[in-house]
Amino acid sequence: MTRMTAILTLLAAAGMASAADIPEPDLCTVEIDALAIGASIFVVPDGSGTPLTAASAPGGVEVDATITVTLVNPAGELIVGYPAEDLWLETADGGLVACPDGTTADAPTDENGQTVWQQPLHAGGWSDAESLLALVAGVPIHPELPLRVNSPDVNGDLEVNLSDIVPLAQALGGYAYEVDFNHDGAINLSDIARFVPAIGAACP
Ligand SMILES: [Ca+2]
Ligand SMILES: [Ca+2]
Repeated sequence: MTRMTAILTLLAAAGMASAADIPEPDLCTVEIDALAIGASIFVVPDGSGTPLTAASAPGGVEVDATITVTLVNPAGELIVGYPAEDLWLETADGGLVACPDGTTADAPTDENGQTVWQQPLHAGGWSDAESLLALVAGVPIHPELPLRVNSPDVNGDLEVNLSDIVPLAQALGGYAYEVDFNHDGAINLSDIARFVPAIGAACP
């Protein structure tokens, strides 16, 4: 039993939570489709980025990178109705910067103990470490997901403005993953076309 589970079990004993509803992170699972391995998710602080269902595989081809988690309690039983606010995404290197509740799951867990991330995230920053983490109550569910994230908010201050244009301008004709917004392996007009509509975007 993990320390956190032990604490939650004590809370449950005190009537503050139901033991049946406490996830055991080591038993929970997280997965993506094999086709989505290495895909890039384009995020904007105001949520105008692409949904995970329309992520970009290496080469720029659209791919469904839906993330699915299944929550189970220490007894191995499915947890139904677990709140979406306690399920969120981070990157292991901290490169993904989220707005408040900007990377939470789309819905509470369903009758199969499952929920997904499909809607666009509200976030900025970038990470090409392919180490996206789904967390339950702040504890990572393994394994890390081989997904990358980039954003017109290149510097991760959760506003898209002139300061974010600099790295894009510098990479034109060369390459930098953080500004390859369509993940096609080149920095050109197609990336500028994704940047321009996001100028001025901030968290909701
Ligand atoms: Ca910025
Ligand atoms: Ca590109």
